[in-house]
Amino acid sequence: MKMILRWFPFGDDSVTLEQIRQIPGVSGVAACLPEVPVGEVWPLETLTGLKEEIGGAGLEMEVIESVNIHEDIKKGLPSRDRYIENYIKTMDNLGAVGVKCLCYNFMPVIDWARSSLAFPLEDGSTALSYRHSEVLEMNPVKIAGVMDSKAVGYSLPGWEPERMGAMAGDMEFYQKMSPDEYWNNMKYFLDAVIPAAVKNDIRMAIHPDDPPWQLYGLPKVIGNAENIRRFLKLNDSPYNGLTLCTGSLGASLDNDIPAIAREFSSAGRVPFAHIRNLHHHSPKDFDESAHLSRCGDLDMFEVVRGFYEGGFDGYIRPDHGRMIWGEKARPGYGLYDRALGSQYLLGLWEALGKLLGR
Ligand SMILES: [Mn+2]
Repeated sequence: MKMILRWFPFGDDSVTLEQIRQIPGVSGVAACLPEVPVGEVWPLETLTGLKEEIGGAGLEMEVIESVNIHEDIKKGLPSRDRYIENYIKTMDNLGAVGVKCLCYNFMPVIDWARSSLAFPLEDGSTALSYRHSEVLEMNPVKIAGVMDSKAVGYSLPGWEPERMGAMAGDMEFYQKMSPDEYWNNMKYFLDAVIPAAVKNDIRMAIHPDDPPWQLYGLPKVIGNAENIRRFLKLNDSPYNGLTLCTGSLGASLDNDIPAIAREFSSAGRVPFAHIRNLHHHSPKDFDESAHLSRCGDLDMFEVVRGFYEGGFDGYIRPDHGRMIWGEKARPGYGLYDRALGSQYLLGLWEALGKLLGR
């Protein structure tokens, strides 16, 4: 297991590589190239430079989060073949700089949704929060405004401005698409890219839907164990895997997260884990809490034990954190609370190792 942190290059992050290097036990970052338009090839020279910058700070760049998928691929349009070709060229370039794991998602139009990016918690910290009725009241274009205006000057992954223009038309398009059609488009993509993953030794890791229930009539696909099983069967290669995000899946109280972590780690299909905790006010209303078990609804010891006993050998990152100690940073991605989370998770991992042995 390797503990990493998500990091945004080219000055688009308040957190520096030097700070991350000083968090005990953190060996690398999940990096990205947000300035490349979705559907275009990630240039090898830029990736080489980025790897040198990260390596120069004493950290590894073995995980990329995310290479976004062009909407034409999700829609199954004839133009998808060109975008898939570009995706494969990007994978070849990532392989050339030693990337081992590629996180992506296949969610239509909206990557993730919250009603607030700075909801005040009792202890004076703020966190991302979700209130179902508020999210339903906002149409996606309005929600885009919320996501954009509260991001304190940093880009929000998944809410890139270029995506917003086409949003209304895209929403319309998906209303007519059946879930099976959407699954077929996913299989088409997987069957095309998995051979490139095998060739480059890059484990593909799809991120679950966030939240894991339907919104605005859009097809939602990866939200529970049954859907994950169906997804992994679409292409049986061990390179077709999952980013097991405990916060996304854990938003649904029907999901048994320790059991999910154990089942899919045992199957060897979890190259990447996002671990965070949630505090529910009702089945569809929650705040993102501190990582500690007692702060939320997930039993983190049991969650981490599920990974450990399942033989998990991938990358873990403490997912979003709260904003604490007056920090000004991209919502969810401050330094302090994620650093605390990483130490807690490493502590659980060490204890499990000593108790259970490996
Ligand atoms: Mn996540």
